[in-house]
Amino acid sequence: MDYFLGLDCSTQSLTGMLIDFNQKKSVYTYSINFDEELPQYNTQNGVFISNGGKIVHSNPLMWIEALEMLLNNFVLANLPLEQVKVISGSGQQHGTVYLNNSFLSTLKKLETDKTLADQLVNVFTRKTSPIWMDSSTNKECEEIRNELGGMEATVKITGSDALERFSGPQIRKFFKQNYEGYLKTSVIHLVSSFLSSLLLGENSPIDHSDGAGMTLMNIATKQWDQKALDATAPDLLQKLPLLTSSYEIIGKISPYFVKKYNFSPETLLIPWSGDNPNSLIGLGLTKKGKAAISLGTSDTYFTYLKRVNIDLNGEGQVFGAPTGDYMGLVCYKNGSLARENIKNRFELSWKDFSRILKNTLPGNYGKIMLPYFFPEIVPLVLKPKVYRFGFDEDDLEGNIRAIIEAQFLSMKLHSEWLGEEPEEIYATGGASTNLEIIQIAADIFNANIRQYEVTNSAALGAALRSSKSYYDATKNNIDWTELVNQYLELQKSVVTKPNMNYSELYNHMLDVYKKCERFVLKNGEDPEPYRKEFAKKYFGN
Ligand code: XUL
Repeated sequence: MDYFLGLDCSTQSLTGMLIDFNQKKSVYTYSINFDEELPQYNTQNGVFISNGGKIVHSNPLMWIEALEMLLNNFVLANLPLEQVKVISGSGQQHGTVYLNNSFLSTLKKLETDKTLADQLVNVFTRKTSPIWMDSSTNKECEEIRNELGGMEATVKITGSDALERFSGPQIRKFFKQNYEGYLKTSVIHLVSSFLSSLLLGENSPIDHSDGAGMTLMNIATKQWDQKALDATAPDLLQKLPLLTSSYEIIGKISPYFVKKYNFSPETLLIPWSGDNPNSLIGLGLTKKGKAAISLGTSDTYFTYLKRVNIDLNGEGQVFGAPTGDYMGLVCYKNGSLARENIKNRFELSWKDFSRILKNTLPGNYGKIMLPYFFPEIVPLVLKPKVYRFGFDEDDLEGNIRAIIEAQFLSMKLHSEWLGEEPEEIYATGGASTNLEIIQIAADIFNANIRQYEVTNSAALGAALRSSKSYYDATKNNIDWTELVNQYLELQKSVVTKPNMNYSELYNHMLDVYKKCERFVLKNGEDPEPYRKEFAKKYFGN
């Protein structure tokens, strides 16, 4: 059997998926929810939020405990771990883990009669890790961007502007606020490379995909960029792991996991990557012309790119793709937690929520929301505030339809720089199983939306990447598209078609939405006359 294991450490949970590539199916999937199964860490939705939503951290020790809980579950489920050929994983992107010089020596002498968490408790120089939801580094972004010669220059060098959630600004903030702590730090990992290091028993390299989300890697050469390092913190190069391709075999599994969980000592490892790059593979986006939306804690829209295609507005990002090419991405912080906020405010179940979406009209009588429940990434909003045009916060139906329409109108608007108008979009993530939400996405994008039955595309992507490296090493090189198609063509999926009757309405609404955004964020002209004209045209009110 060709078994491959994909792990996914996301914001709220850690998931493991074992696939059998011969049979082209996932054999077992299990998730550890951080809040529910590790309540001693006191996280809410997997994170700690402070400073009015600006500072968002998580606890790396919690991820370590979750990893062992997951592996114990695998053992109880009698999974054939000794037959797993290659393991890889996926991490929420951009989060940073700060470690002292005992990290490496501890990894090399792990004892199996103790837990990983007990043995690693003293290896951190920063107890908690800033993650992608953190937006407290506005000042540091500005400093780095200025050093690099402004926004355009920063985008050209690194593929993205210096952004609040990115690792470089997080590192700079730590260096400025806790110089002692910075000096004591011997290595700084991403969530992905940190967890990869545990399995490897050594400092794992960072892969080119996740490395691109740091404002530290040169997007063209895929090397650490000395100018960006200097703009961030002193002597940073010495504290960063090496960079490598996402498909490189980096070694064999550490003896700790062999002894304790019965993996074969021959189990190979490839680097972990970010959740979006993994999903790119898990959804089969290995060539041009396909796009995906991922509806999770963050909502993202991404496409495969053959070449670097940068967004000079600084809103979109370009990362490496695990294939060795590139991917373009737009990311929203107001994803599932914003949807939940509205659902909970009206004390509804998801079933009620869907029913209301089904029974309300596209265009929402011209009611438009700018849904910044949390600080937003795209467009940049540092102070959360929800703006409503043509309705108020007590309008139950209006609010429910408005938040979903706003999320996809914004996604359509801010992904224009990618220059793709895909005929089919792949949907993944928890909310992608909600057909009423997906119908609105299909209508707004005027595209078919395909969802696979397996919604954890990040864990699947990590497992598929593992299979690719294995077959490349042991058989003939197999083409990426051929490999993912072999697997994905056998998976069940459903397609939601757009209702053509609404394409003109949504194009018009997009224009009004844009005006609302410009009015609030850029002192643009009053959108009310346009909004009223829209409402009159389609609803006669
Ligand atoms: C992508 C991003 C988020 C996180 C969520 O740039 O910040 O999608 O990766 O896990």
